[in-house]
Amino acid sequence: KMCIRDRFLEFAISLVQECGQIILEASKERYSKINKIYEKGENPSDLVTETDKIVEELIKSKLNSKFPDHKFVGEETAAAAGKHHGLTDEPTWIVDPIDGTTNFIHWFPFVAVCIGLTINKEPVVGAVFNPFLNQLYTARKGNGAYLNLNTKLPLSSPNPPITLPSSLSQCLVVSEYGSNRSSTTLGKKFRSVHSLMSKPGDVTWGKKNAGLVRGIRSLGSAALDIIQVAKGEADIFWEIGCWEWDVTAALVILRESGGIMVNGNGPNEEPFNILGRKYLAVRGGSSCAGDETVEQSQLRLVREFW
Ligand code: LIP
Repeated sequence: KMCIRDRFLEFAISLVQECGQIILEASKERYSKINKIYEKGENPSDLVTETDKIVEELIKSKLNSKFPDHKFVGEETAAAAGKHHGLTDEPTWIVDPIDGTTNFIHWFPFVAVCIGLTINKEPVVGAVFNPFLNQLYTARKGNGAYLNLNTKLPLSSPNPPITLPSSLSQCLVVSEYGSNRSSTTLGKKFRSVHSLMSKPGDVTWGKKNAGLVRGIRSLGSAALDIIQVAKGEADIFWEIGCWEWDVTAALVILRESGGIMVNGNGPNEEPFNILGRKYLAVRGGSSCAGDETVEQSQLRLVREFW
């Protein structure tokens, strides 16, 4: 039996697919009018193209005619208004027309159109489409997460071939540099990255100068980073500074894959807040490392660490 949330997801899927085609077409016309590049506000590393705006307007108007009572939060709408909405309990579509705008400009093929829906402030539907790789990720709360509508997430062995990590030293982390290039912000991020890559002389962490984690990757799209964790191809995602439109759709997919997201805030945690701009996610799994599950130990170790 089809429930109303299936219809929401179905509509989100049709929108991300339609917009994916627009994004692909536009990417062929590099640097022409459709891809005129703007620097947002005072930050020249935060880019927006004509295509971001066209796609967001299209999604907004189609959602509005289909679901006139629903609210809308979009990256470019918020930027144009110079302010952000708080979330209400109303059904609210949270949209990033192009997550990975810099990638889109450079044809670095990690680009995603993201449509998420919250009801009672809870993310319940997510559709993320990467038109460059033709990969569609979808989930509805309680119904599992899928790649291209039929492959369940997380992917299972032999793809990816590795099993769940049992310690941080077996974890592949995805994180982003972000668009805030102030030396204070970057200083904090790089200190964390430095300590993750090198934890010298501490017997707890094994060999001297071994990395605390196995490696750190950065795809340039927070949504697709989170998807890597949902797929099981990365173990931990951490970013401070991205926004709710970068994470909402991917968060539904992550949770439906068994993954967990918390505030990426360090030891003094507040309850998870999707508007909090600090996100830490770990891959799901049931096996235990000692008394705790793998997720619990990942969360504990990473929280202690930041
Ligand atoms: C980008 C994020 C990326 C983050 C950048 C930027 P955009 O989103 O996905 O992870 O580090 O600061 O916010 O602007 O391409 O939609």
